[in-house]
Amino acid sequence: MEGTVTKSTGSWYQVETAEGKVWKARTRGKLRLAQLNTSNPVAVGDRVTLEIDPNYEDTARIISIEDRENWIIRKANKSTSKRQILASNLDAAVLVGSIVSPRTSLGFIDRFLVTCQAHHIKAILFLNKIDLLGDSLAEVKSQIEHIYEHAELTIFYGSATNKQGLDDFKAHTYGKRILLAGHSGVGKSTLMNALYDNLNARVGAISEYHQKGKHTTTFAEMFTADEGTRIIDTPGIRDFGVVDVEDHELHQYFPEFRRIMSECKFSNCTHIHEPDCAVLKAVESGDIPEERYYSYRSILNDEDIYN
Ligand SMILES: Nc1nc2c(ncn2[C@@H]2O[C@H](COP(=O)(O)OP(=O)(O)OP(=O)(O)O)[C@@H](O)[C@H]2O)c(=O)[nH]1
Ligand SMILES: [Mg+2]
Ligand SMILES: [Zn+2]
Repeated sequence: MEGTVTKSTGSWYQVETAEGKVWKARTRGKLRLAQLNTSNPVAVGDRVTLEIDPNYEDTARIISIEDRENWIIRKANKSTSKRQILASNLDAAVLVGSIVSPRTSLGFIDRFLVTCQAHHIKAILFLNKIDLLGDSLAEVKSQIEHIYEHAELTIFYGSATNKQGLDDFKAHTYGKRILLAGHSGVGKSTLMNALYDNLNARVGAISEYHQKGKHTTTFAEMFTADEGTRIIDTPGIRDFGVVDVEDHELHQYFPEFRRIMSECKFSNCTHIHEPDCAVLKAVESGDIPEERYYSYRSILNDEDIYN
């Protein structure tokens, strides 16, 4: 029996079959060993093979995982070796961000983007809570547009509580399987509920998310928004550490760099100190935004502090 993982708690999973039957499932011991180094051997979005557990009703065992088409993976910080797969087999990954309460940094966005690039996943930014920006909205927009002009990122601006900017985003993601990721309290669950009124994810109270470590959504879960549209809501994350990207590969995942780096004098240019570096020249002339270059260096140096 085959199915798709729709919820992951770390110790047990929810798996839905093509006919729509939902199973509660656990992994077999062997499977754990097969996927070294991730805190979750099975991720939401995984296609798995199940074996019915004769001892309990509606309970099954996951006996194998189909190869993933793609996935979003991160680590919490540089001192941990623990990696976490947020979700797999995606059509697009949406970073939900906000400028204030809480602030999403450019460094966080750029790490997410590198991961999407490395795994060939379409990246979308939904900048939520624009109702809190007042007169500064126009300035914020023009800055963001400038920084990400050539970064292969599709950007939407909106407010989940005021139901602003939702139509375009909804049309863009219709019929797709998307992940919503971002810091705790940016409004991922609120956005999902605002887009589709048949969904009912738990949303945090205003006061809750300011408290450290307070997450309203505690498990990744895939919701069926309508025929074919699936939304994976995830718990808020503080950091987005890039994993499985070698230093010498990193420049490929910055589209602005990729376009011109063959013009660097040295084919193994790191774009840090080399003479006749096309990337450094582009940063100097303003063709590559310095914020993007800063993130490149920061990821290369394995820094946890974001701009
Ligand atoms: N002003 C404003 N508040 C919003 C908006 N969207 C969500 N909120 C509020 O932000 C708070 C957090 O919303 P949630 O949807 O629980 O945030 P989340 O990203 O799902 O958080 P976690 O589940 O902890 O990761 C709630 O009080 C929402 O009402 C918005 O567009 N504008
Ligand atoms: Mg939530
Ligand atoms: Zn260079």
